[in-house]
Amino acid sequence: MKITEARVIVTCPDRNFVTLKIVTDDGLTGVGDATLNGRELAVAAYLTDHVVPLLIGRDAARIEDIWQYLYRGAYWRRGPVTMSAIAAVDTALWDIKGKAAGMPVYQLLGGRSREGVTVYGHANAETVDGILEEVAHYTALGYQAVRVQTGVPGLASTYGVSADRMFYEPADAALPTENVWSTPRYLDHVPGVFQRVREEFGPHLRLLHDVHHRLTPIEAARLGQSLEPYHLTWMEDPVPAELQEGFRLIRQHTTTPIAVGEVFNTIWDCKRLIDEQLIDYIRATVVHAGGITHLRRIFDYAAIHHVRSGSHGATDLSPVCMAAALHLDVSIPNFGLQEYMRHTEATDAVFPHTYHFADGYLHPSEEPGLGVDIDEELAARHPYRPAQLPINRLEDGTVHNW
Ligand code: KDG
Ligand code: MG
Repeated sequence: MKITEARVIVTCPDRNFVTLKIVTDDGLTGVGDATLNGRELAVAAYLTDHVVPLLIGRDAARIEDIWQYLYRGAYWRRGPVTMSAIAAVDTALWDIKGKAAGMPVYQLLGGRSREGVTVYGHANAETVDGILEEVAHYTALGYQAVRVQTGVPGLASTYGVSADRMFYEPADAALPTENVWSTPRYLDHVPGVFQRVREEFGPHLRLLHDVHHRLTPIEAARLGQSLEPYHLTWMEDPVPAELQEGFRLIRQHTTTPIAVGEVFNTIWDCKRLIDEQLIDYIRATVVHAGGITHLRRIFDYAAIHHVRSGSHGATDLSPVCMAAALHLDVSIPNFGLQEYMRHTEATDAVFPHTYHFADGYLHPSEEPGLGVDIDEELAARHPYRPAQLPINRLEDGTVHNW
């Protein structure tokens, strides 16, 4: 089962995606997602120039060995570009192994640990009334968990809220748009929104909120305390996570559970957070954290510290990443929740897949491999469009975290 070809495909069916397709001499193919929102071409070049030439002639069955070869072999370890490239290779090789075995990938990971993968949707609106409508929309679709993002009075735009609610896409311009942020306005407004949502929907709906890295530890502690009466499933990315020790302070002050990890690339980014049980959910993804092989290592490490998974599943991860995530989600013992932002019709058409949503759960494909592919002819009709993520400034003009 030798690798004969590896193609890097960049396409923009409503947003940019980078996909790696590996072909073997016995005619099997596998796909991996390599999308890094706003920095797509850096990963495409890394794959094309530095990884694909190393793959040709290698045994596609040796997933762990190829992972180690690419990780240790680069000498310059870690980082989102390197790890997304390694992830794409790893994911494609698991796809090939599943096809060779005639089994869905989750069977190779130990088989099912649950019947379905509980997902959360996004209720985004400027006003509280808008949010109540959006939450009702998701509960009507069968969702048991909803992330709530609200506009903040006095701020022109806020993370997570857009006109196109179902298909929110933050990378909205060739050069970054600029948002204005005020922590005091935000901290004053958010608890009242959750009070209204709880009053309206009762105690059982699982509610989540993404702070998107904007607070300091003591501000996050205040937010966590003020949200305690509304029993959130998690408060996400309360502070930037470069300083893992910073989470101790939040933890000392609040019982609101904490989820972190969408910008993490390796187990080293979350080791202390997990060791010291400073978080409750680890949100790393297949694509940005080194593929199925490395993400499973992170989840296994988390499992022995009572930390559950909560994988990132925004629309800037392609259906290839989602397909792979679901095989992990359904098999690991410590699954928590899976984010599920729906892709647009154009994206779904370029990435035909057989995972499906029913009654609040996503179900992984039962086909051999991952159960997802890329239609390369259709992909070619959607050429790359430069698009970057916004930046954030405080009201006095200081650059802040977006
Ligand atoms: O590209 C950035 C997005 O993936 C991110 O803003 C989405 O925070 C996010 C989430 O939780 O979905
Ligand atoms: Mg997030």
